[in-house]
Amino acid sequence: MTQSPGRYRLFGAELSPYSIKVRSYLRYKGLPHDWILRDQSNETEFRALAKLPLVPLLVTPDGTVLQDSTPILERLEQLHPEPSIHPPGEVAGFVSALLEEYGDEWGNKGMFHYRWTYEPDQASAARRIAGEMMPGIDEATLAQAVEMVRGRMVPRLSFVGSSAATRDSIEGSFLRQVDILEKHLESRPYLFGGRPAFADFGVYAQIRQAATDPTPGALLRERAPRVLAWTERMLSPRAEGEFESWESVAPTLLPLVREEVAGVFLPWSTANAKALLAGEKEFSLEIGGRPFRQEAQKYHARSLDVLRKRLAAVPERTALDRVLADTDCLRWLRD
Ligand SMILES: N[C@@H](CCC(=O)N[C@@H](CS)C(=O)NCC(=O)O)C(=O)O
Repeated sequence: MTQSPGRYRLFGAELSPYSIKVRSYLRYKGLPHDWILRDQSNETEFRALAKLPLVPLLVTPDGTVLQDSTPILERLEQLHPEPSIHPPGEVAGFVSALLEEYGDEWGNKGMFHYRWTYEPDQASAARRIAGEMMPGIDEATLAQAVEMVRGRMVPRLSFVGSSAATRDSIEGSFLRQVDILEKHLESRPYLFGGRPAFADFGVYAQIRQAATDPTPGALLRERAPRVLAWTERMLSPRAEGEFESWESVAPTLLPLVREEVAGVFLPWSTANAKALLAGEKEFSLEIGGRPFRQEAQKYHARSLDVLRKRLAAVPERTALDRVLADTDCLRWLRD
């Protein structure tokens, strides 16, 4: 397929959190784009373009191919800085980036765990994925494809550390995140006020996927109507006002930074990075008093490093360091 002049082409999937994250960004910025569902019909083209067989994959109007949602957003933000997704001030700007990373790296666990652990969730997601990959196929072939998808995805639970032993930690974290956000979103449409920030894109994408699955979807409908409405708003976000001041968002946003980012995500990510340095294949730590064990993964270590470099590059850090120390994040980000 040839590229229309001036248009982006985004290869993605409806059930891919990172794909809908990039699509929301393109929509927010009003960047003309084609959303191309990755299916059988574009397999050859996709393979020729992709360095890694992963969506999202973005082709820019000049033909540059980009993969990996966080660098994609950062690159696009350089090219199209207005309206900025970075709330002003070094504290809000860094906390927003920290939460974006938390959503991508840790928030993914809850989504993936619910989707591929429980039978109704497996069946629902596998059917939607197979139907999207092979549009128009007959019922018998679809049924086979559903089993193929399920058979491919369920064993991947171990890559995200999901098992019977870690179920309570992962589900507890998902519910804590949602409850904190429910309170925070009581009086604002987006995490940092009247318009979406970097954090919104990362955090919403995972919860949005969970909202479409039977088990976490029911939990969200029951206990977090505002979170649910926010995930819907984030599908096509609009600036409804200015960013709020840091002082105004902090009281209800800091619990997320303290309890989830410092309480769970950073200890886990640091343990992963340490295991890789030591050449270990697996790592374990205690989360909420329970053992959490998983395979060490290079990707997470690289993104922790990027986060530390982002912090090191902040020119005036007095107020930011105070917030990071008060929330117990700083010691993990210094290592
Ligand atoms: N860090 C990457 C993650 C991309 C990723 O994991 N994509 C998944 C879908 S959400 C994928 O394409 N998986 C390929 C497969 O399942 O075969 C990003 O942010 O874009």
